[in-house]
Amino acid sequence: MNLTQEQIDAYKRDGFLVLPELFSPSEVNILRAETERLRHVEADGIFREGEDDKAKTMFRMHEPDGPTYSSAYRALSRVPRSLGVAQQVLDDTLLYMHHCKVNMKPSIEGTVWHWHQDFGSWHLDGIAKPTMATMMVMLDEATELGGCLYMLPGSHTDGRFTPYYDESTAYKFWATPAAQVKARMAGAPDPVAIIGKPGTVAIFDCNTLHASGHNLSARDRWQIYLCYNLCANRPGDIEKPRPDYVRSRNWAPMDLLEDDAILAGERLAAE
Ligand SMILES: O=C(O)CCC(=O)C(=O)O
Repeated sequence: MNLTQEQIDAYKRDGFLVLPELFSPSEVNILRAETERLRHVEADGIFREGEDDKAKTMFRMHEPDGPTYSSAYRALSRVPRSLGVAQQVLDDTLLYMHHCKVNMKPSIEGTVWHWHQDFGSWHLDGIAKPTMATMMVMLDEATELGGCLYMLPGSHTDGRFTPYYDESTAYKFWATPAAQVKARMAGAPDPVAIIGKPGTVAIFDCNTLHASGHNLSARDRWQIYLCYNLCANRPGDIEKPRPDYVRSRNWAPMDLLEDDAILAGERLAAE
């Protein structure tokens, strides 16, 4: 899949690009079924919250050597519509995946993700340069009521703000201080709600400020995040590295698969 020059320019200018319904309903159904299957597995890299004890965040579905593996997720991470698009926006063919996760923001209970840059924490993983991009794939319709993502256009151009460790939410992570977010917002275009039908994708720069709100709707909101980095920019050695499911040690370049790989895997399994 080839992005147009306008799409590449928009990505560079805004720090994100939305591609509506890039994955088909059949592909989304396969990924949803795999997500439902895997959320019952007991493994590191699966985080449960709330009274029902169901998985709310799950990592590393793309690597064959772990308990959360799914061939459909591996295919998702390597087809031209994902890996190929990441190669174009990052202008390099040699990419690996820093991590792959799915956030299942539950109806009514699923809470806010404060404004942050992904490179806020990834730099602390030992990664020197912000040559990284995340592709978010909607497995549900994303709505404002349901706690969709918001992106602050152009915010990637200022580089990385020093993050603080936010412990106010169940998942605890490196967020951007409110004063810097407010200063960055002043005079900038309004944040953009990343809404769309299932299968819609947003690819965004690792320094783009983004956040999401509470899920006030009656439906859970599932979204996959595929985080690509240049092989040439793999993390350096650090003390106490985070686990493999969130800071991959597989730095081999990823190969492109055929674009129908998600559906072909399902056909093969049915034979
Ligand atoms: O899933 C969400 O609502 C936000 C997730 C996010 O921003 C992240 O994982 O960096």
